[in-house]
Amino acid sequence: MLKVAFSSGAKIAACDDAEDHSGAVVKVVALAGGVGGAKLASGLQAVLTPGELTVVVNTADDFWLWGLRICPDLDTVMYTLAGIANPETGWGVMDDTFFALGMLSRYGEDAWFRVGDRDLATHVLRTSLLREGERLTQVTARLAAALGVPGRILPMCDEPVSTLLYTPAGKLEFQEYFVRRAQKDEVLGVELRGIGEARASREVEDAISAADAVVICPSNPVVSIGPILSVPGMRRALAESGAPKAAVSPLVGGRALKGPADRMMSSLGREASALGVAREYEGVVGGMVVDRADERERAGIEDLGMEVLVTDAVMRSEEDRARLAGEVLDFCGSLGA
Ligand code: FO1
Repeated sequence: MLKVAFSSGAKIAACDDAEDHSGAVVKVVALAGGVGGAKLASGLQAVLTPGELTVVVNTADDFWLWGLRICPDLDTVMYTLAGIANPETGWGVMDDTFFALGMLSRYGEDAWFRVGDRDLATHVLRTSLLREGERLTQVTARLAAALGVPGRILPMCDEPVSTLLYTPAGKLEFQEYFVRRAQKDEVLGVELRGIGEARASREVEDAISAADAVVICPSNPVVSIGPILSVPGMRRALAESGAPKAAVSPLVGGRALKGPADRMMSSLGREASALGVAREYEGVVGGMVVDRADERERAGIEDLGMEVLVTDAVMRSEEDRARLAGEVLDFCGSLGA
């Protein structure tokens, strides 16, 4: 497996033997949404040394349920990096039980959002700490540390932001669309409520300015990475960072591996392809990583002024995650800022 090490300036060098670079520190920032993003983040965690990885996570799909603040993407990344994510769904906690949800159903509540008993503890404590005045950044750091996550997980901002989707059935809250209505509605527009009042936190800005490489994980470009890039101050922080930046396409052969990214891009009038994803990140990244199935997209992406790495981008195993992460970091090392 590749071990990534810092060489000089804003360069990342890959070598086979970590010992050659003992003491060298590489600072990598990954931008991620839910399940797909968490997989690559865990690959990055596997090839980096503890403390070298910071994951900036989408919080625009956060919402309130039964008085609790639920942060699905933060929790998906946190559980994955802690090694306790449910391997079947990618979200929620492994081997969780649903007694609390069953009781809520018995009280007549509609249990459409499947919160497990262990997962519930996260929401209870998070909500309590937020009510005591802690910022989401601090709460997340505390939860992740308690679960033994070696890297840093940062919410994209501390202010509440909500994704609203315009559909033929009307304006829908994100989880209403995603979970309750099983993503069946056509998405005609996206609104990020509260984004104007949000700002990239000091921690996010510092992490990006200190980064040796920035990786956009294979998450939905519209509703996962889109909100992160829309946080005021985020694009400026990325543009001012001298780090090389690469994005991994979440579309393979024009299809999303998970979730509605392909349908959403089409219904919003964008091209559902690796090239379409590259267009979303024009001006942000210098390189795109696409699957072998998308080799034919190479020329179009290069025409946007980006370098292209074609590889096996589908992560079926832990080994795939680490291999892809190593390749993406090597690729970053070959890119200029
Ligand atoms: N996704 C579902 O499809 N159904 C669920 O019942 C569900 C519950 C859930 C509970 C906690 C959590 O952290 C995530 C959960 N998710 C569920 C996933 C989540 O809604 C989506 O993956 C993201 O919001 C999209 O990135």
